[in-house]
Amino acid sequence: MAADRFTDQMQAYGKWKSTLVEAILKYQSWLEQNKMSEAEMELRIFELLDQLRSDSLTIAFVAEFARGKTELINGIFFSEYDRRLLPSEAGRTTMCPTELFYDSAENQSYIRLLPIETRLEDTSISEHKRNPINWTTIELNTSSSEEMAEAFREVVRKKAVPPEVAQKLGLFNPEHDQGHINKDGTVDVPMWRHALISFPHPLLKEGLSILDTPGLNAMGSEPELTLNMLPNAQAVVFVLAADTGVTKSDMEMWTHHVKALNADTRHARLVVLNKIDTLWDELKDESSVNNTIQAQCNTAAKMLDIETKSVFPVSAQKGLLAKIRHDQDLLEKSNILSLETILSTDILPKKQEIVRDSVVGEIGSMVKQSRDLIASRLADANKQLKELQSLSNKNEDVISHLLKKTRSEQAIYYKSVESFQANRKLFSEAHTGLLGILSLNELDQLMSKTRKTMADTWTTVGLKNSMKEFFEVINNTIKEASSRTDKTNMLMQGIYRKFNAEHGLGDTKPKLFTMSKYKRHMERLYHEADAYRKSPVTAMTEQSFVIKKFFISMVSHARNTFFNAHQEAESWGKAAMAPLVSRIKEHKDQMEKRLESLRKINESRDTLQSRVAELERSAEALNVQLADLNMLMETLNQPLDNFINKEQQVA
Ligand SMILES: Nc1nc2c(ncn2[C@@H]2O[C@H](COP(=O)(O)OP(=O)(O)OP(=O)(O)O)[C@@H](O)[C@H]2O)c(=O)[nH]1
Ligand SMILES: [Mg+2]
Repeated sequence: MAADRFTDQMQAYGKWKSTLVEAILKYQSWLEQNKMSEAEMELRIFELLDQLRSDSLTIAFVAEFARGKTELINGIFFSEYDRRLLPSEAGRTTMCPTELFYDSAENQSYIRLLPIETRLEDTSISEHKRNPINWTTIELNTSSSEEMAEAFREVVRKKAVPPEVAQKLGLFNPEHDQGHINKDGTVDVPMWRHALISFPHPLLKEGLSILDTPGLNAMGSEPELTLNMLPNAQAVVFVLAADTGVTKSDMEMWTHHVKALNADTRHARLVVLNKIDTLWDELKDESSVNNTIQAQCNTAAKMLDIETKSVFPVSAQKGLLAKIRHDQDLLEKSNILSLETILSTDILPKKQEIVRDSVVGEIGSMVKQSRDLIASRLADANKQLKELQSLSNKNEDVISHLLKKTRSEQAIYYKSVESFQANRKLFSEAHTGLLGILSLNELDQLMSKTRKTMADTWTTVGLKNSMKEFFEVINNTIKEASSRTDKTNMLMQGIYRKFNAEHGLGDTKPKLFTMSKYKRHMERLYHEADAYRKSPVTAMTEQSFVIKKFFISMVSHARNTFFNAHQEAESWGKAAMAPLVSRIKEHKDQMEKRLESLRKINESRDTLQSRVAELERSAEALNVQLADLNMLMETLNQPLDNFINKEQQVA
């Protein structure tokens, strides 16, 4: 049934990943057995395994309050609890960003809550995540859905504090929020700043992670949400409601936090028009109801400046109800299944592509390198075999002539290696230059200067200026790094071309380095800063520490980006010449072996037979190794569909 498709796809994805892990482990032991393992390679394999095991697919739900984000999550993912699992009510419900996932490192299901007071410190949520001590932990009893739903109510708790305290927390502005003061003079603030919920739901166990967020104000006031969590999600679902239409605050949320996310084609952005059941009217015929729904989708699409077909009309509430009651007609009418189909046919394949590109791409090229090496050993063994077989009835002169010829070949080879070494040095100089530009030394100085200026500035204009200066320097650095990258890449390609012309490389291509990912990241940061500066929330809280916090965390994000770029450039440069170096070593060994056996044969003809037998044995072993690697390659390249088909055959 279509309702299970997302679950099926998620399971298939999980299986695909475990097959990859198995294949990588096999390769690891193959390397060890054949004594081809090197420290750097081992480390990389270890990292890739880790990346695969901790891989998750994050879907974030973003919207103004009461649009039905939480209800949608209940309806799509958690209907089998036969109740509304996460609290969803009229008015503001979800009070803090809530992540639902499965933490395999812990035996116990839990809710971890970060107290709102931590907003006063400079520590970011991701830093807090590394340290469970600051969180309040509630154990979850997953055997009872009533108890679970009850425990989840803790996440939406509020507390009353004096307005000054709320203001300090950046959650109250005396100029604009007077209307929010309770009768007793207090102000309600969320009890928690962030919630982490881990339990062994089948989808979560497969690596799905769901991010539920509260309405507009919380989005603006928790910079990490917009700077880090949303851009890192594979899909962001933006929810509108049919009963309210597209309001001003919906538009603000869309423009400032969601619209820009589509810049990256690897990420999906879905727009949902929820609560279509409010347009159902039993006095109207079905087609006129459908027309009304369609008209709302058209209006929404126009306002958001997207295609009409990208707006999904659904009823989360009726979808959840239909699933609980097993009411097929209502389920159909709620249209929630078509949303699930999009999640499985669009988002999951995109995610798989990312993992395929990074993990499979890298392991694949390692396996390919090993395979090329084995293939060249095999070709060499066969060549020698032929040579020796043809010598069996030749006289000594022929052998000593061959010996001489091989020696002079060796000398020519050594000469060409010298020129390779000189080029390698040039490459290494260019690489060092690139690393210098990406180095954090200068950037750190700039950053501490920017931070300081920002901390001392109390006006938006002042902040704007230091932000502008900061981004100017960053942009220049990125430009310079890009042009150095181009040069270094060209140098490397030249070296590979020359090597290929002189010694043959098969289809081994150099891996190029690119700054584009980091460039894009910086552009997005800039866009976020810009949007944030222009947002009315910022204007309201101009004097507050919130805006500062935002910019300061933006600076540390920029630093992180440079740090990552530097790291990637560094390991890229280190590995860039490795295939050529190992070819040279291999070739050198082979030549020496060949000379050695010719020398022995020259001394005694008896050696010839035993050498031929030895070569035959080694060619046989190489053939087996080659077959192993080919099989591994096939496993690595299996499409996701294979796993889905198998599943259905079993079912
Ligand atoms: N009629 C109708 N009501 C819905 C639908 N989806 C959600 N609701 C109701 O709308 C109200 C708000 O839903 P929530 O899921 O809490 O909305 P939210 O977007 O999570 O809101 P916050 O957590 O406050 O940000 C609740 O009373 C839901 O029952 C729907 O499809 N149709
Ligand atoms: Mg909610």
